[in-house]
Amino acid sequence: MSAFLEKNRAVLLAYDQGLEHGPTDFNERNFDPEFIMRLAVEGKFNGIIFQKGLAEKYYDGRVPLILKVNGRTNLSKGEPVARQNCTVKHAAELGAKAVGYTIYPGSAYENIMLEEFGRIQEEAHRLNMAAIAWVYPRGEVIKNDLTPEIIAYAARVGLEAGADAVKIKYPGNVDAFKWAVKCAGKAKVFMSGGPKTQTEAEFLKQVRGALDAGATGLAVGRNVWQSSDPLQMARALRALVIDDRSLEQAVRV
Ligand code: FBP
Repeated sequence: MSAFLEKNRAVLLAYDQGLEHGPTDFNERNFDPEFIMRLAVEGKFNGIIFQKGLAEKYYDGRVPLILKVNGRTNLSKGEPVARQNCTVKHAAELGAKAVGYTIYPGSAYENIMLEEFGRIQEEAHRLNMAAIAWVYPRGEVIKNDLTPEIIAYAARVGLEAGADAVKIKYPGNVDAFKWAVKCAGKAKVFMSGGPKTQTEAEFLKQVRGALDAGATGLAVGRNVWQSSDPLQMARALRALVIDDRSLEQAVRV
């Protein structure tokens, strides 16, 4: 993960929502991958997350790349599964320093994703790349994916599956996230952004909480590029994550 770390922390910019959610997340400005690429550079993000289609056409090498090698649309219904759609070799050719892969523990298809991630992780390590697992418990049996137990389980799944870093959701309080970070062991923990919060202060408070719980950083999309001032949001996030500032200081940068 060293390619992404600054003072042992990282703010990663996620932009695979066009596949995961569709253009409903976008406006006249952030629909454009070139806008996002510029934002990643100007906002001094430590990494950018693209699917292969965007990386092939828009990635310009100025920010370390995490290539997402699986994904799904939200048009399909039933038990969630996201299969590999890009080889690790192609990710390396595109300049990626890490691959990203989503596992949905609890899904009837979890075994497929665990098996696939295991193979991808081994290939990534052979090519000197990190393997980052997005671990989102989901499916018919998961009634609430934000309980402390479920979030801690997600963190542990990442560690057990061999992830160098695991991306999990914030369960709403510092203590619950602390336990999840402990359960992740030597796998670094990144907080997932989630839908845009009502106020930016609310989001920054979650980020501060995740860091206080021991997170390495965050991988965030909508709360940055849906902001009315994405660069200002990027500055506030860097103040919190990289410079370890307080909430009060971060809102004033
Ligand atoms: P956001 O910060 O926009 O939530 O992005 C994080 C992320 O993990 C993306 O990489 C991915 O597209 C999205 O969330 C998936 O969200 P979900 O599966 O919860 O709809």
